[in-house]
Amino acid sequence: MPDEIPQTKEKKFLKQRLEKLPCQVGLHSHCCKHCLMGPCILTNSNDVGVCGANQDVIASRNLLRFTAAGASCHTGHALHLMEFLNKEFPNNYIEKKAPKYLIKLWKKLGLMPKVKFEHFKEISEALHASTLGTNADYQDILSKTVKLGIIDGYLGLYLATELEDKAFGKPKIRQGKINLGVIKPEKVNIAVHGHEPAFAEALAKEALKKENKDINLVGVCCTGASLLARHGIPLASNVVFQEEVIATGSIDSLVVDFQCILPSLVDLAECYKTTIITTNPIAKISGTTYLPVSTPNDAKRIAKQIIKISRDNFKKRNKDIKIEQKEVDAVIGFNENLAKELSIKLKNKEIKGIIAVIGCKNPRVKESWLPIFKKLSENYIILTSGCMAFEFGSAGMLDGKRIFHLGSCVNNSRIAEIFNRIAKLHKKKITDMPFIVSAPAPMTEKCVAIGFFFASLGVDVHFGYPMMITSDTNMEDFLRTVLKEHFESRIFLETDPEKFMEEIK
Ligand code: SF4
Ligand code: MSK
Repeated sequence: MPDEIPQTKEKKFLKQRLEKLPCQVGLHSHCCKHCLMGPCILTNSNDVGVCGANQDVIASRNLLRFTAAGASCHTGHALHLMEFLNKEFPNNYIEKKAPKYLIKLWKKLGLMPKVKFEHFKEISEALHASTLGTNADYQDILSKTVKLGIIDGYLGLYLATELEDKAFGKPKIRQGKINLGVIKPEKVNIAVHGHEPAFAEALAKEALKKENKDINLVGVCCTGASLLARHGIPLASNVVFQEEVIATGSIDSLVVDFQCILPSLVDLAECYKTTIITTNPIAKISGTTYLPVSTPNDAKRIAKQIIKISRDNFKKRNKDIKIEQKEVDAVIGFNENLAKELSIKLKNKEIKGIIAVIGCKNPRVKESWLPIFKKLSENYIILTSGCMAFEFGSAGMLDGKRIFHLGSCVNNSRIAEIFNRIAKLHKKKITDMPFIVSAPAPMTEKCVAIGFFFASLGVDVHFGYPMMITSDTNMEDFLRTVLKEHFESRIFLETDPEKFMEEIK
């Protein structure tokens, strides 16, 4: 047991910290601190900020910044991989990947992103447009948000997935193990956590050598989902249970890259004698060991170093620990080649359609969504990724028959590509196919950016938690109706699982 479990007011576990309710004004995105005349809090529908901005302008600007941050994560992920792998940025990438009819539409609407690093300018322009006294047309602001969705999808998700597949291999279908039970107290446990698997790949290569049989490498979040999909490395947790991973008292080192790493881990690690190692200059965390990795040679050297640190920690820790949660079997490793099989099922009317259940697991969402998706899987195929895929996995639902694991968050490009290929096989537009995306428990900016990407492809996108839009606002109306006009898609909020099921049944 640890010397002292962090139970002081500030250092409770995530579950307890959630007892503090979210700010209701913030939940509706009706507050602004984009200048020092504010912060402005607009509680009534006809309130305006000191500068005169109304609720729609403020909420749309917040959404634009939120999406820009999400797009910067995924494009930054791809850029980091390019630098690590010493690759050139590809020319005309969106033109090569996106359906021709969509490129034509995006050009007509002025939404075709500039590529080859100018797309980072689009992200910075989103910050510019949303400053005090710049853009005050909420519909125009929202169309810029759609553009960021396109950037996120192609120059983030697609590009990162392609680079990873080329460097580390495409996932193959196999049996995997999921849940905290994959941590083995009697072994030297190293956990990898974050999103960008370049270093985790090098660590996996080292850990799987026969002289390292004492090492048990496990994954957390999307770096974990990525190793699970490519190599069958067990996945211990998604974003929500990351503290529990350390609190098993059996993790000797936790190695992180970037994104979704809770700062709370540092205090816990101190209590449980776990070494946290940060590896990327963009995600330094005070109180941890920083071992920067920027080349494959660094990765090889530091992987060996981490194994040594972990073995030293193992000697000092208690091995007589019981982990209650059992490991759960899951069929994993699907990729975009699934398109043909699913297309046949659709043609033969064996299924009504495809539901992509993607994104985070926001612990604020109390509703139970898995039973609804289980019911829907009787008539629909479910494709899943990221933290929601872990939820299906730990419930024993990843059967590889009706529910398919497609990998990490950036691997949502595989889902988009499956939609694209099936539509092509059916000689239809994506929007004319029975596809829907659901993010029942969105949490991060990245999840919202992914939602806008799918909407730009013509797919309806459901959110199960107010991602800055709440019912009965002009924003909500825009996302439901104006997207429909141009993209034949909508982004909609539904927090009630039963009503969602009724809506798509
Ligand atoms: Fe208030 Fe306008 Fe400044 Fe925002 S930009 S803080 S609404 S005055
Ligand atoms: S880890 S982005 S909470 S899915 Fe990709 Fe999970 Fe969302 Fe982070």
